[in-house]
Amino acid sequence: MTLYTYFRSSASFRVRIALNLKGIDADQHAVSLLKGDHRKDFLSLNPQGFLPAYRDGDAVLTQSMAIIDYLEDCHPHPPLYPETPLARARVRAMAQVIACDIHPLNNLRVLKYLKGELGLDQDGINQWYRHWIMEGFAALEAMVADHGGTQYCFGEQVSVADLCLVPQMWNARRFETDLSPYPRLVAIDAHVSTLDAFAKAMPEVQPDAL
Ligand SMILES: N[C@@H](CCC(=O)N[C@@H](CS)C(=O)NCC(=O)O)C(=O)O
Repeated sequence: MTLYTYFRSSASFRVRIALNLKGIDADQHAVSLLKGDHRKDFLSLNPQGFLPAYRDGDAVLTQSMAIIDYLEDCHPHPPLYPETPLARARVRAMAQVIACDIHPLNNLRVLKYLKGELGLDQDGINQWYRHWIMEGFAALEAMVADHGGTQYCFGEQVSVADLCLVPQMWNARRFETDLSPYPRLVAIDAHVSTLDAFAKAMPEVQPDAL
């Protein structure tokens, strides 16, 4: 198995956490977003030119959430979703606030478009970036208040929602986002980041970290 990854890619970060939790020893193949390597040979693996991609034998999978669900299907223990359909839907909703509604707006290609085609300066880009995080986190904070614990986004077990939260918090800090309105998210991030599977997936400890 091979994970095509970049240390600062938060979608890759999600999959690294899942692999660690499941105890799957995949090789890491770094593809540099900084050097634009995702727009070169890598396109033959993922025509979207997005990281991560995951190779299992002859099969190459793309889209972090699809990869995580594949890992969950092939290696059900420990589970990344709770048991009941209702609880699973709640976890998916939390994960999708990040994976579908925050992260795509802050993707590298979007930021490049804002800078290149639309001529936004770095302050404007940073403001854009933080705006979408804060809007999404406000909703997620409320969802966690309804369904989360103090240690995890949902109930008392790690779930896909936590796998999405921690990388998004890392990005939020990188762009100096004010996290004080989200005390629950900050507490959950602090707790799960101490778990080995999360700590080993942090960008700064990846072999390709700059
Ligand atoms: N929905 C995709 C998003 C993947 C994605 O946006 N990856 C980023 C890195 S976190 C990327 O490769 N961006 C390249 C670009 O925007 O050009 C997933 O979850 O895998």
